[in-house]
Amino acid sequence: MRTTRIVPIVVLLIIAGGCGDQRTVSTEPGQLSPMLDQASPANPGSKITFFSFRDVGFEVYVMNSDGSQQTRLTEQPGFDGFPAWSPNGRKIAFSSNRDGNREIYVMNADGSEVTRLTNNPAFDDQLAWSPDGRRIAFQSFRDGNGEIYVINADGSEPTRLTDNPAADNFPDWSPDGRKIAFNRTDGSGDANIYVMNADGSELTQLTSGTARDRAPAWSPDGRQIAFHSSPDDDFLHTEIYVMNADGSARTQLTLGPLNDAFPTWSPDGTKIAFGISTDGSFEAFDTYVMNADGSDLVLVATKAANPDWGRGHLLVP
Ligand SMILES: [Ca+2]
Ligand SMILES: [Ca+2]
Ligand SMILES: [Ca+2]
Ligand SMILES: [Ca+2]
Repeated sequence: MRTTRIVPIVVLLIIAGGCGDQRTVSTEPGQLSPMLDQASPANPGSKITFFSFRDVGFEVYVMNSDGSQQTRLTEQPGFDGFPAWSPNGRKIAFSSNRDGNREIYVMNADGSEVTRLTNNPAFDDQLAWSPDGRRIAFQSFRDGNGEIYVINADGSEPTRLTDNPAADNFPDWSPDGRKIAFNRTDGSGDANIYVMNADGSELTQLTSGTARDRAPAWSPDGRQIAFHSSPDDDFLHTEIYVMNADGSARTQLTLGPLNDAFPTWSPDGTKIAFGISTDGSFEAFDTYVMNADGSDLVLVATKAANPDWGRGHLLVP
């Protein structure tokens, strides 16, 4: 069905809503070093990367997790978005159409040394690093509908992990590296969270029902998966949920008429950052942070979509 191909893109554009300007940015003492390359215990590297239309087009940015020191990393006319930290915090992968169609790229965390990893006329997007930093999972339409692929971090050995007429997208690797969660959208527009082994075997459906469950994000301890869903089957109203990694104990964390989407966990698992879009476009997403139980919601950055919270400080450089 035609909608199979269209839905994942449409969903990205449709997530809508509105939010009051309750900016309560907290500024903590001891700002982080801008030398992101030096990920180490001494440099917490608690950074969030995101993309925004605020300046010259869709570009990739980085900021401290409190919203301070927002810095643009890309600058070119085309789309640059969906950034994701490498596990050690030294690189950021992202997608861009700078070479004519959407491809996966990687750059240093300061924006230097941009390298293209894919080269295919199809739409390649929505990426996630393996915890060992050796591979990147992403969504590609190169076989006609959304599938999850994986490449080595240098772009070699593209391998298809899913093969289904539905649209598979938004992969996220489990912290132990053994599994990949993603969402599958069928021809009716329904979406559910699935998990499979990192080689594509042993596919398991974690959610069901008419609510459209998307964008899974594993907690750092691997026990839970956050995601966004439309509880009333309405694209224009999504909320943040969390469930156990086996699909049990589904819990709604946010409540309201707005569009809360694309969660990412803090490195210590105590907080979740996500976006709220005010008019249905990625241009309108603001990034908020809340406690992992849904309490203490704080706006940290306006015009900041699809946050990804780096975990590089957890690793020895
Ligand atoms: Ca751009
Ligand atoms: Ca491509
Ligand atoms: Ca598919
Ligand atoms: Ca569903």
